Formats: sequence, C-alpha cells, structure tokens
Amino acid sequence: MPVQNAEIAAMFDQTADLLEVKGDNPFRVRAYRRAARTIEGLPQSVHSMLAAKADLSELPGIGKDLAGKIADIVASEHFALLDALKKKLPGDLGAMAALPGLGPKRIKLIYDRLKIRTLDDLRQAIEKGRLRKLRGFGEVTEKKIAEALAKPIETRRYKLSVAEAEAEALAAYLKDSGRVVVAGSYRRRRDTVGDLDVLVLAGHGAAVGERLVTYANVADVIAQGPTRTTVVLRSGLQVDVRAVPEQSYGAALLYFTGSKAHNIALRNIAAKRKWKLNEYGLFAGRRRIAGATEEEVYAKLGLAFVPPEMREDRGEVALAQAGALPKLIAAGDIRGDLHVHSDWTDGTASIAEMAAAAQAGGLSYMALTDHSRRQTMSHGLDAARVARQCREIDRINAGLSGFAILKGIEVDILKDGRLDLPDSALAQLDVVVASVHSYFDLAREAQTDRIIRAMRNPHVSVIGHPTGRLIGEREPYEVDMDRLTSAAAELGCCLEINSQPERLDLNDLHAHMAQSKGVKFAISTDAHTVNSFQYIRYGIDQARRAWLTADDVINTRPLTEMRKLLKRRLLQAA
Ligand code: DGT
Ligand code: CA
Ligand code: CA
Ligand code: ZN
Repeated sequence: MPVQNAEIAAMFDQTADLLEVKGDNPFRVRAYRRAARTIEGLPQSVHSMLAAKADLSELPGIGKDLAGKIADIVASEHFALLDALKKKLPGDLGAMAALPGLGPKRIKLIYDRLKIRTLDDLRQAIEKGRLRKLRGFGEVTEKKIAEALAKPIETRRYKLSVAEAEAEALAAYLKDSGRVVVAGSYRRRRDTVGDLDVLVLAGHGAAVGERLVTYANVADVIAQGPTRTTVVLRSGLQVDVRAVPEQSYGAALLYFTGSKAHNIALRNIAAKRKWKLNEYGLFAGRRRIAGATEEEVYAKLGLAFVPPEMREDRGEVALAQAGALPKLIAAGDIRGDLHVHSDWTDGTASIAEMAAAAQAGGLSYMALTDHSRRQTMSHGLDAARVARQCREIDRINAGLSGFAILKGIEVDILKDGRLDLPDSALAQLDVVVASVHSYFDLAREAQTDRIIRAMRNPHVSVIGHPTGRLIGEREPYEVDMDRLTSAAAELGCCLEINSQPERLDLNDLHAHMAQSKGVKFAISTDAHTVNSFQYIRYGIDQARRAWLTADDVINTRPLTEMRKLLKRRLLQAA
C-alpha cells in the first residue's frame, strides 16, 4: 500500500509543530500546515497523481520544493526532515501538543525554560507548581493540563472527513462482493466516527471476509468468520464488515446505523404491538413481516422514514409517528458561500480564481471575507486595503456573468468585544463575519459578553465558527451557548456552521438549540483554496443533524433575497 494522503498530511503537520517548537521561520511553519490541508483535501491519492505524471507544484500552497519532498516521501515512505527534527527534539513533544492548552508556542516555552521534554517531565513540573509561574500559563491552564494528563487515554475517534476517505476507498474495494453500505455513526454523519460498520449484501460471508483481509490497507485482522470480519486499518480505524442476506438487509441496515437509542425506541414501538424487531427483521411470532428495506420496517411500525442524520432519539420518533418530520436541508439547496478567503490574506488563490471555482461548483454568489488587520501573520486587511479590495471586486464582478462576488471581511473580535476595523470600513461591505481568533481562555461569562457585544454591532451579519474548536486539536472555548443563541435570536445576527472538516462549528446540538429559538444560519466553507468549496457537504451534514431546513439558512436564498435579509438587520438597528 503506497503512502496515503492522510499520512503525508500528518507528517507535514508534525513537521510544522516541531519547526514551531524549534522557533523556525513562521512562514515556513505555515507553509507545511497549508500543504497538509491541501493534500488532505485532494480528491485522489498523491501516489496515483505522481504515477500519472501530474505536476504537484501546481497545487495551491505547494511549490517546487515541497513537490520534490512529497515525491521523496512517496518513494521512501519517510520524511527525512521530520526524522531529523525528531532526533534534534527528542521526547514526547507530539503527545504534548495533543493536550488541551498546549500548542507548539507553549511547548517551545516550557521546552526552553523548564527543559520539559516528556509527559513525565510535565507531570513533575505541575506537581512542583512550576508551570503556573511561566508567562501566559497561570493556575487555570495548569489545572486544565493536569486534568488532561490524569485522564485515561480515550479510544480514538476520527474526523468524519478522515473516516469518509477510508470508507469510500474500502467500499470501492468491496463492491464486487455485493452492494456495500457503511452504516453506524458514519451514515448518521456524526462529526467524529469511532469505527466503521460495513454491511455487504451477499450470500457468502466467508468470501467477503477473504476479500477484506487481503485489502492492502489492513494492518491487523482481529476476527474472521462466516458472517462477520473485523480488521484494523493502517490509520488505526477499526472496521466491522458483515454479510447480510437480502430479506434482512433493511433490518440490518436499520440496526447497524443506530443510534442505539433510536433502535431501542423503535423496538419499544414494535413491542407495543407484540412484535419483535432485531437485525434480522420485524417479526410477528416467527413470521417476518418486514426486513428487506428500512422503508418497509418504518412503514409497518407506523412511522415516516427517518433520515439517518436524525436517528439520535432526540424527539424524531414522535415526529415520525405524527408524520411531522421536517424537510431537512440538502446539498442542492445551497446557492452561495458567505465565508471565503483569497491570497490577499491567508488563502492560496486569487479572488478571481476563488470566484471561478465557486461558480464551477454550482454557486451563484460568494462573499469574499479575508482577515482583518490584527491577523498580522495572515496579512490581515486594514481600512485602506479593504477599500482597495472593494475596487478590485468591482473590477472582477464587471467581467462575470451568472455569478457575483460580495464584499466582505472576517473581522477579528477583540478581547473586549469591539471589532478590529472601524464602523466606517465595515459600512462599505455587504457581509461582515466576526470571529474570535485570540484570548480563547477568557472565563465563560467574559467570553460570552465579548461575542454578544460584537453581535450588537449592526454591521455584523454572521458570527464565524462560534466556539473555536478544532476537532482533536483544540477544545471549544468556554461560552454560555444558551445566552449566546438567545442574543443571536434577539439581535437577528446569524450564526455560522463552518464546514471545515476540523471545525464543524457550530456543532449539531448547538445549532439545534439556536434553531429552536429562531436563529438563522450561514453554512460556509471558510475556503482557503479552490478545492475547499467541496467541504460544504460536511456543514450540510451537521445542519441536517441539527434538523435545519433550507428556510433556516440564509445562503439557500437567491442573491437579492439574501441581501434583503442582511439589510433588514441594519435597518432594524437604525
Ligand atoms: P461510533 O462507532 O462510536 O462512532 O458509534 P456507532 O453509532 O457507529 O456505534 P457502534 O459502532 O458501537 O455500533 C453501530 C450500531 O450498532 C449502533 O449505532 C447501533 C447498533 N448497536 C450496537 N450495539 C447495540 C446494542 O447493544 N443495542 C442496540 N439496540 N443497538 C446496538
Ligand atoms: Ca461505528
Ligand atoms: Ca462498530
Ligand atoms: Zn475564515
């Protein structure tokens, strides 16, 4: 099995972390992170691209130098620079970087000042109270790290996007054995996935197992049997594959899609009618009365078909009984993207290139929302550059047909809730996304006040990635979501569902809470490359898990209508 894209991306991320700890040039650090994102987002394997003689240096964020390094990695399965860095910076720096509150910058600090290199060193320093004395740490951070260190290692969960790459490759490999569906949390589109539950419609389970264990991406075979085979992939992701006969296929799909709580609710409904529901079918005594399709089982139980994303026992069963399930938003409903970056700040493509990619992806508008000046590393815009960018957008728009670029900004919310640009600059723009990019560790009340103050500025249309989480890397900051969503409803400020696979922020539960109060949403990609418009589907997934309809999401509207919605807020505030 050749090196996978995810493995190359992980090598580059690790390299970036270690370079940062070492105090290397920040632009070099960022180049590796950016390249990692590009490689992660590629629709095909780097290995196959190289085999087809593709020029990797044409990819966003990948120049000649990195293209050469990637080719070396594919050839040798090693990254020489990373190996050298690991030798130079020995210890558990990687494991430390995974702890909440400890990014590369802080690791560098404790490495330089306290000579902490391993998790044990770290534990000892905390016991002696040495960590809290360092600049920027304090007791709160120290306590948070201590708690994380004390926690047993949880079983690992995988980002949905990572699980998806594995699931699609595996499904393609198994498809000759029979119809393949990946069920479980993956089919429910949870933001993270614990393992893959694969069903194959096949008479001969043993044959499916034989094929699975010869999959080149299998690292370990846990169990192999006539109907079920379990393996671990090279990424560590576990896969259960079950062979299912035709007459039970729907019942098995229902059972293994879950959630467990949803299954139990269905079983109780069956029991009230003196029936039995299990993974083989719906039975009246010994007679199977349904089981070939999910639709058939739901119908027999007197329920409307429940979309997999809703199967969490959060009230969907009662709605299905009443025939009152919402019509969930779907990918085809999206008409525009309200959070897009260009190479004016930290994006990798020009405004015109981003617009062309958005239009090619089927959109009819996008708001260009580059960073504001406080983001110096990303060349954030000051008022003068905002004005220049507006003129540039007018120029590009004049040459477009069937597509419009809206003028926008992703403005930083400052520590006290003021914004990083004056109102005079924001007033020229169509869309203002306001985001927290600093002071993640404010106390809950202060953080909430800060964001609500930003929402009170009538120029602000959307709060970007409202909790700041990075799945598996950074916990959300502390914020009172009940108060925040109530304020958003009262002020008519939209909340973002950011579709970046590591963000998915708001999450499903918070988005559902906001929707129940009447808050409107922008589902956005936060695209930094021409390839990232495809991420919208992950945002849609989470919106569906939150029960959102097209009506709840402003970027499902045609441009003129969407503009009217944004204007209304300004008028209300005036
Ligand atoms: P995950 O893998 O942790 O992301 O979450 P799931 O939902 O994929 O859970 P998993 O892999 O343990 O099981 C897959 C499905 O199988 C689950 O959603 C429902 C079903 N299932 C598993 N165990 C039970 C059980 O004890 N009772 C019932 N009713 N269903 C179960
Ligand atoms: Ca699972
Ligand atoms: Ca499982
Ligand atoms: Zn952004």
